[in-house]
Amino acid sequence: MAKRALITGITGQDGSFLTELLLDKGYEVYGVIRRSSSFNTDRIDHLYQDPHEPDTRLRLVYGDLNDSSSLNTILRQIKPDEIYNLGAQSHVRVSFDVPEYTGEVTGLGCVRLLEALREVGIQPKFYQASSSELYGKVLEVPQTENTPFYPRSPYGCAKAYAYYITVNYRESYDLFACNGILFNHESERRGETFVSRKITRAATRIKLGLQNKLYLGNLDAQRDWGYAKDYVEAMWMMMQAEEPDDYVIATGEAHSVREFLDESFSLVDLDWKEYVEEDPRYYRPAEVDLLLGDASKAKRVLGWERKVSFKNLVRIMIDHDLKLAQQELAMQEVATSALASKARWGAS
Ligand code: NAP
Ligand code: F7E
Repeated sequence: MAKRALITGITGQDGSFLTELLLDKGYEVYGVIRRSSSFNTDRIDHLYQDPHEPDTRLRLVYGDLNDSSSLNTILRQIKPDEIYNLGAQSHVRVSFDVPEYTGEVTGLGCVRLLEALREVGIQPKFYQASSSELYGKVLEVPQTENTPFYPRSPYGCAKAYAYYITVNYRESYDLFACNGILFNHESERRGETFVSRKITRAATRIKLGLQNKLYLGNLDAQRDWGYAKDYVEAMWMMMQAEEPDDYVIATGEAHSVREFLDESFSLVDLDWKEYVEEDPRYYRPAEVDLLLGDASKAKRVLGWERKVSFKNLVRIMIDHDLKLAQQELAMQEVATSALASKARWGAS
């Protein structure tokens, strides 16, 4: 019988790549989605292309990490073998604006899910999407599973709670529960308000004349950026290991926002210094200056290694966003010529 996986955050970047991976491996995948006034499933729509013949191994259910009763009902009905808790208010800057809400979803959401499985009386494997933001104002370089935490944002603090409660449930209830401490990972599906995608969207739109300027915050911050597709594979590998444990997943290379700009704009033959302006609106009340991970435990125990380099990551994102910008331009041209012919007919 096919294994059943439940994913919270299925509509997000990682949720969509993980769904593809698990369907490829023969799983039945259940995804928790939130009711929204506009469509929010565009990252997984390709898995549902023919509405008359959707992949019946992928099913979406309404629920919310802030609503225990929905989580209880979902677990009772589905009884998954593996749960991947990827749902979160995941934007660090925004977490300073909505700290309490971020604590609810990103922190307490995890314990709601863990309690729901105890109440329903099932023992699925459990993956918690932990983050390098736990290290914040880093106490050691590079960061390993043994580096102490020093979170620097409401998001980081919420993730610290979720990390520890996952460890606590593993130790208290003999649950197969893992924390993947993932460093930044990006892709062509990354949300457009994260710095990597903001840059690749802007570089390609500026190239085609669709945008003039790019406003950014701190250009000196350094991050360990990997490719999201590689990282969801690590999540699955942790869940197949003999013993549940916590793992750092990272590339072992740090690059600054400036280097991300250099790499992106040079791929479209532009000099970013002509277009980028620093805007204090994007500064954070407390910044994380440098993140650099050491994933040797994941390599040794799981055999995990990243496949996509920094340069290739940026290239994948630029190639994708260039096509997107070309489509945008074509649509603008169609709209302009429709308006022009309307004006001609109107004048006669
Ligand atoms: P993302 O694109 O922002 O996706 C977040 C997902 O969480 C979306 O599907 C969102 O649904 C869902 N969500 C938000 N609030 C929810 C709620 N109240 N109940 C249920 N679902 C809710 O994030 P991502 O980049 O894929 O990251 C996946 C997870 O890994 C997150 O927990 C993130 O914090 C963590 N993480 C990410 C990185 C990274 O670099 N990407 C690194 C370390 C850890 P809607 O579509 O409806 O908004
Ligand atoms: O910022 C700087 C910003 O928002 C990266 C999330 O997935 O990874 C992500 O969090 C750096 C920061 O990612 C802009 O100040 C400059 O130093 O892309 P970001 P993040 O904060 O590292 C971790 C691992 C997660 O867990 C999170 O969920 O870039 N920066 N100018 C900017 N950042 C943004 N967003 N926008 C700017 O204009």
